[in-house]
Amino acid sequence: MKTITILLALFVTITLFAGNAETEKIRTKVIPTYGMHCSGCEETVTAEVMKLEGIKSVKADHINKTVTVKYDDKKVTLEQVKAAIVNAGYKLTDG
Ligand SMILES: [Cu+2]
Repeated sequence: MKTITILLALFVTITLFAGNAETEKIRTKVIPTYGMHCSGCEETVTAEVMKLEGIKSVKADHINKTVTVKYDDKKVTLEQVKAAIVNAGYKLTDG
């Protein structure tokens, strides 16, 4: 009986985890970013944003002055991504 209870608890836990994985909400945002001048800058921004949890991909583009980020809305907010860009030494507004 004890074994069955443990197995049942395990089953419920696994089911809940699988459920959580399905409810992740992936968003893609293009964030205007100023101050990047070369591919080195792109790498700096990318590395900083990638440190955050829930980031699926980052594409920094110094020509178009954008950072395109794909992230899980349940784990990280757009504000956190923007803060990471600023933290890396770049700006969100032109000026
Ligand atoms: Cu640079």
